[in-house]
Amino acid sequence: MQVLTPAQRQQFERDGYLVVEDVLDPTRDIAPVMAEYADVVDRIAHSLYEEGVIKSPYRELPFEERLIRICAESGRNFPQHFDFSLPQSGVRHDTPIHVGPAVFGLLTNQRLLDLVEDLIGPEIYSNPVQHIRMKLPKRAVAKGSYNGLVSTIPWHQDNGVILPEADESDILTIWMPITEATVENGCLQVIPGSHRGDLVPHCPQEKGVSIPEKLIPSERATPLPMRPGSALLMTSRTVHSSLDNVTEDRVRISFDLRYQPIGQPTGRPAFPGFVARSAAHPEAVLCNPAEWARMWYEARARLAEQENPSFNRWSLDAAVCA
Ligand SMILES: O=C(O)CCC(=O)C(=O)O
Ligand SMILES: [Fe+2]
Repeated sequence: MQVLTPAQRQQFERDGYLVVEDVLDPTRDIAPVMAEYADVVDRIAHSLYEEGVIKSPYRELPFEERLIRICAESGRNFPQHFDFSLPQSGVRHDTPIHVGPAVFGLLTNQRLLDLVEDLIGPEIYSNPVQHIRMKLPKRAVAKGSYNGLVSTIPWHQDNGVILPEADESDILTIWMPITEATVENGCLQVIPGSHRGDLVPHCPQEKGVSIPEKLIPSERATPLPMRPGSALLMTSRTVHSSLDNVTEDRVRISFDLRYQPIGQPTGRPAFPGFVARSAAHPEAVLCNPAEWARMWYEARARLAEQENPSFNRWSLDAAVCA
């Protein structure tokens, strides 16, 4: 199905990114997911309240306000409770993960897959490098530990944070805001045209693996404020980062999903992907959200029993990291 206009396709090829408006409908497609997250935050709030760490479960507060309140008051953050992937290290049997049916519904949303098909063809695999990020205002960020699911993300290429096995995979990143993404609350920014070169050297740093600032033509940095329902498409070589959330009372909530042609390496083989659409083998398409959840629980149990694999290929000793 053709979703993109020739001009949009050209823009994606030229710039390495494209914002497509109104791919998802906030009421039909996003509200069910937020309903699941409302239950997650409710459970966290009640458990903190029972522990005596917060004064009230703040049942009456709307989602963003409630999350900020319980994080600021407890001095803790809960990124992994909402996420539908596992951390890159330290996976335990009880590592939180939220693999609910509404999230699976979003991953397999047919309008989203029409868009993906337009760029990578009808054999579509859901790459397991996927996150929900709830970027908090500074006052709600727990002191002393950095987590990229709640904070700003430094410059990188998505190709740089997965294994070399996927360097030639045609991985498409789809980044979608769930709340309005603004310059103030930490929207994404890209370097247009940066996807045309090779993989740029990255350095393992406190805020994760990132490209040293001296290699970034920052005068070309283009912030991308976006509305909920819109989708930012990026290639795996597009250089991007995200801004700080400098608001007092807003959470920038976003999904980042990845899709690729079936059969190519994902770059994180310890995590489970699935066939999201296939014209050649429709019987291989995963339709059952419970089965998807089961695959993640199984991966968690397996990883909890062994030393976790490293997805990092970069060394701090490289000259460029000095
Ligand atoms: O959401 C963010 O702040 C960063 C997201 C990102 O790097 C990605 O989606 O690849
Ligand atoms: Fe990224």
